[in-house]
Amino acid sequence: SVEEAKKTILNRKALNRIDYSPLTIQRTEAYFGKGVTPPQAVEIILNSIEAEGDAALIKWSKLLDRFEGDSILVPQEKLKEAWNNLPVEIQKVLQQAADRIRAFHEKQPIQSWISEDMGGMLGQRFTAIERVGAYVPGGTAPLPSSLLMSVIPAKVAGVKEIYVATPPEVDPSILAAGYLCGVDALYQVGGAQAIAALAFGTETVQRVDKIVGAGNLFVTLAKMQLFGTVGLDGIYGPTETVVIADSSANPAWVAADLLAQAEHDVQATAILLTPDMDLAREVQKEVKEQTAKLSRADIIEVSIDNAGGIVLVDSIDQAAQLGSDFATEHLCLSVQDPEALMDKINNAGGFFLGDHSFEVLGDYVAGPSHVMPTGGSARFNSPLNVLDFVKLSSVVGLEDSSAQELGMIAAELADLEGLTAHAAAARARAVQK
Ligand code: HSO
Ligand code: ZN
Repeated sequence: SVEEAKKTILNRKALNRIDYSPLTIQRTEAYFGKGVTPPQAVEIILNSIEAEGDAALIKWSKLLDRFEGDSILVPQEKLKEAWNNLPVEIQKVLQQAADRIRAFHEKQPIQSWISEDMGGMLGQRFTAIERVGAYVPGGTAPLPSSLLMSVIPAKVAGVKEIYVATPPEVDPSILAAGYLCGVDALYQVGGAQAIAALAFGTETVQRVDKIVGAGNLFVTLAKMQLFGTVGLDGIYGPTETVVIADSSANPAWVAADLLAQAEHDVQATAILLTPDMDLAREVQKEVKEQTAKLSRADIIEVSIDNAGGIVLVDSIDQAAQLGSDFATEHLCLSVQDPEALMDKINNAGGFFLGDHSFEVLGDYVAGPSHVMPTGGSARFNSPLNVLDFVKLSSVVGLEDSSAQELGMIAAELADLEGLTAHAAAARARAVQK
């Protein structure tokens, strides 16, 4: 019901709330000792990697990820080999996706500016971050697309060195995507240990200035604990899609889009908001029929049961309001006038306008990065984009005459703050002539 949905949306716990499943707690205790919580375990991992570098990195990888090798650096030849071993058709689609992601991000205006009408040169200068680490999650499906979606915007921004970390065993498709994007190194390491290694650097792993990308609970906790130590993009939770549909929508397509999202993992959210009872019924029927034919039906059933659903709303406007309050990662508008509806909605990681802009296209080839804000963080965060890989510097280049004039103002303010050295520095300029 709408009331229930509203309650769920309003009760949505703190952003990207972290729930520890009994299994997580059990697993953490098994490795780290009775009573050790996941954040405490992450702190142990971070501290040991900061202190011991590679030795600790390998130790945790062996223990937590059953890593069997002795170096976590994957030789560049392996990336090339993985690419060469791909069927030509697969090479082609990866290349096509990469081209569109690049073309999209090249359109993003990133403009340094200098103005001369404020008493000299004043402005803001963009420079690329020098070294970036991109985390590519492991999990039940390898996501080479996530590598493209993180690395290409960084390349477009002009980042000189890009390093990728991804859990072992690395799927060849991820190695190949790394080759295609020309990453500087690919490390077969996951979890908190990967984030720690990129943040602190080890003998093998290059220390980076910023880490981007989504990951599991341990990756997320590590990012939270490293806030301030290294640049970070955002905190990502399970993926979400909200579809707002009216009677013009195609129920089979709506169902297919919901199921696509639901198959990611058991915590994925897929919700339909519609004022049309007939559509709701048909989508419900389609969901059942289509699920039965899908290879990940087991995951889909759990995620739909956990956080999925069809909500019958009073009107499309009410759906828009709920959708905006939910601040979902993906907001799909399968309605007659999607543009007009978008204008009424403030919060969403990405808008997908109309039946032909389905979310799966956004996952792979539309152009924008699919690394997007979840858990309500679309209220203040953006999808990964070129701005994530640059920083601004202020530029102040004043002329003598304005320095004199402004110096008097600065001196007075310094007096107000009782900072006499500041006042003296300002007055020294003013009496120069
Ligand atoms: N929908 C996911 C991204 C993805 N889907 C990658 C398929 N591969 C989160 O936005
Ligand atoms: Zn997806």
